[in-house]
Amino acid sequence: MAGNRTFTMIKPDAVRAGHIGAILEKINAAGFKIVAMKMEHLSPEKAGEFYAVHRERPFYQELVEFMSSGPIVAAVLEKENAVEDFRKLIGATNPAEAAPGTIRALFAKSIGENAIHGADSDENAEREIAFHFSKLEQFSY
Ligand code: IDP
Ligand code: MG
Repeated sequence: MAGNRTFTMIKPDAVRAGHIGAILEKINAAGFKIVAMKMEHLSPEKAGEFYAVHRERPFYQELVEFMSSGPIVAAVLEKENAVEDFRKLIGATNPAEAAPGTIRALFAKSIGENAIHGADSDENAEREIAFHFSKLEQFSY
């Protein structure tokens, strides 16, 4: 059975552009419940660890610099089929290829500065949630 939780971050470009509220509105309107949330400024070390899976990719250094360039908003979202449905809501990595109406189509600037992160599997969602939030910071209501 597909899990009912996913992990997201509103990235520094979207925070700087003042899109936190509009993005959270889209997330709620799509039926996701926010069960944990915080603003954080990731150090380059923490951003690098979060994206360690991409360590060998040519864009890794750029990605780490961007993700530590300003505050992000991290959140845990709850919904049936959360991971897959959230990836649909955010759209393709490259905003030029993102479906109309998706968060990246609406708010992303480029393939690197693409407004939002969404976990890509149940396993990664749980790992990413544990990376950012203690059990006490995750709510049930
Ligand atoms: P995803 O965020 O859609 O899952 P991934 O391939 O996992 O995409 O890449 C992680 C992040 O790395 C992207 O969201 C984007 O910020 C950045 N990224 C991916 N591909 C490129 C690229 O070709 N150039 C610059 N940055 C990239
Ligand atoms: Mg990914």
